[in-house]
Amino acid sequence: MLLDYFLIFFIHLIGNQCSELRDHPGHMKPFGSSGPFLEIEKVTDLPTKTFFSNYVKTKRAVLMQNFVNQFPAFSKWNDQYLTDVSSKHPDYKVSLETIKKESRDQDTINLPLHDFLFIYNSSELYMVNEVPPYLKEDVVLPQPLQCAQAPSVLEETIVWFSSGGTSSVTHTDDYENILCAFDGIKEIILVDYFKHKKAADMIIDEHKGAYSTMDVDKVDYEKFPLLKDLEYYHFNLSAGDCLYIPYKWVHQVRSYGRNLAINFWFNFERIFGNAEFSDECSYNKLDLSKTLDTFTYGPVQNDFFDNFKIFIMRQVNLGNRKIDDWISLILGVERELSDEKREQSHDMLQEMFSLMDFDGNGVLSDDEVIDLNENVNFNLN
Ligand SMILES: *[C@@H]1O[C@H](CO)[C@@H](O)[C@H](O)[C@H]1NC(C)=O
Ligand SMILES: *[C@@H]1O[C@H](CO)[C@@H](O)[C@H](O)[C@H]1NC(C)=O
Ligand SMILES: [Ca+2]
Repeated sequence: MLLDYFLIFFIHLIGNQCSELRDHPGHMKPFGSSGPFLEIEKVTDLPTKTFFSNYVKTKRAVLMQNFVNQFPAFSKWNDQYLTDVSSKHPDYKVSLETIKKESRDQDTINLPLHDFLFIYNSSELYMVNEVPPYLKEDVVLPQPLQCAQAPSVLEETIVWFSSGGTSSVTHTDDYENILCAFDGIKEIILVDYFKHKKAADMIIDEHKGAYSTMDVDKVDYEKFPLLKDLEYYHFNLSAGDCLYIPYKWVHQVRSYGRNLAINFWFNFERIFGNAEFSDECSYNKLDLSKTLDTFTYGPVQNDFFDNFKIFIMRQVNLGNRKIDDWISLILGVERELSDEKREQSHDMLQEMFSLMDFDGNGVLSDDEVIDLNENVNFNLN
């Protein structure tokens, strides 16, 4: 009797939840379109030290207005100029996505940039490629990445170029990201991962590629019930502006009009423990001579364990200071590992934790993390 009562009560609850989800104003609408919305913070000047201490360390997104309109790329990169320079480098091919609504299964093709330019207005082609070497002199390092050791964090600089009408999947990045618009509009939907961890982890259901299988034009609240808990930043990034997207923040991007953007992926862990910037970095201004061709950068060609160390450093930065936190985190990436690697990674976790937990009290203090480079041979550079 009592059991019946509970069953009915339970079924009632579930039934209610389903119809509530079906009635949600966002159900079967584009991702994020129904809100609730939050206001994105905006700045017009962002020296290196302020950027790292106020935004990167605290994982806060920020819109940087008019940060790239002085770059040569901003004024020079029309189709004529790009055709002229790329014609001199016919052997360098760029990678092109073949459909504008992103599918991670789609084919990509490679063509010289001048061939792409000839057809991009009348095709689905979407260039997603590192800044070609012959164009690096037109691209400056963004102001927040210019001072002292900051440039050494840079991993990759990618050009996103289409005639507009693209839409990405809902996803997270493996790195910190500064996304800058040079032509056209990028419409951004952004969710604070750290505020909505549970919902975000459910929505990003393809762990390997860190993206969601949801249809971004028609999101199904019954399939992803925790969508109802999300809050969104929804705004347009205009030509000249940059956006800092913290590592792990969930985002979805659409584009309008001839669309040229460059994003700067960087890895804060590369300077972690060495991130005490001099005072000069509290007021550094944009230095237009710091173009991408004037220094070398690139993803660290690490072996498995170096990447693993970086992964762990990141977790520590995010406040996971106990061995149990580490174990539960590693469960997320373990799917991708072979049995052997999984076992090695557990041993490695334990060993690294013991090394870092200098006083052996089971918790990593700030001092232990900061002293890391001195206490143990754990230098990531
Ligand atoms: C962004 O710009 C596009 C194209 O002009 C427009 O359709 C859209 O409503 C804008 N979105 C926001 C959030 O302002
Ligand atoms: C493509 O269209 C844009 C306007 O959206 C125009 O500026 C550009 O010249 C066109 N390019 C070609 C090669 O037709
Ligand atoms: Ca300790």
